[in-house]
Amino acid sequence: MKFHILTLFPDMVDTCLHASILGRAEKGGHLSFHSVNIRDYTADKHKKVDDYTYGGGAGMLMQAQPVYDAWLAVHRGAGREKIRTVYVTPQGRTFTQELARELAGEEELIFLCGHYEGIDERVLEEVVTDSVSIGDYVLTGGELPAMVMIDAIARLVPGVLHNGSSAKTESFENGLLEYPQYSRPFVWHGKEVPPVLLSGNHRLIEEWRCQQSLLRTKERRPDLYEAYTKEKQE
Ligand code: 9D3
Repeated sequence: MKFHILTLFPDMVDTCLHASILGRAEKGGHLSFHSVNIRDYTADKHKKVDDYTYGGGAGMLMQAQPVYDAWLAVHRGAGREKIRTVYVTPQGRTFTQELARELAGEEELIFLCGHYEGIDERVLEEVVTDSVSIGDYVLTGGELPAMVMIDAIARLVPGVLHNGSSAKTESFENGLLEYPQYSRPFVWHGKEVPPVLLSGNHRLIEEWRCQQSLLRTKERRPDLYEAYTKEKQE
């Protein structure tokens, strides 16, 4: 799967994506990342990409021209009809595991990261297919949210995680939080590992883990618990 990231801070994106598990997956040929510096596409002789907003108000706006030309360059290079283009914006719908799964089904994605006070509305109308936020808190730009979304999507691509089962059995995939886990030693700071885990009885262990998952979800995420019990009733 191929990711294009349109940004004014390509270094920030490159450092992040070429490291760790995603970097390894790129070497393995499962993923590829292309950051595009929007500034490289400005027609302005001083490399300017922003200007004041019509109607007044504080701050600068990213202009339509460099954003559009950067986007067009990605499309021309791809030879594909239309690549889904995600605008990372506090005004978007909230990113979820469900949307991550949906986007992981695409061959190629473009992420558009805003900075300053935003981007000229006219170019957004022409290129954006999905406006997405990562939650209700204020950040300084769209790069970190784009990294969060790409991380969540990329790990769903077959071959990226070595442990095939781990993407499936964890939190949110079954709608519950995970049960507590323990490793050696048996006693640490006077606390023993729950004895059932040493019983060797796999049915009992499974039952205990399921109970713990439910208990934990009820206490920590009553919203998820509610949704889970409702679903089970149907
Ligand atoms: C000072 C401008 N703000 C007026 C309330 C609007 C604003 C624009 C851009 C606030 C923050 C940002 C930078 N954030 C993002 O680009 C962003 C974001 C976020 O801040 N929180 C959660 N998800 C996202 S996705 C992109």
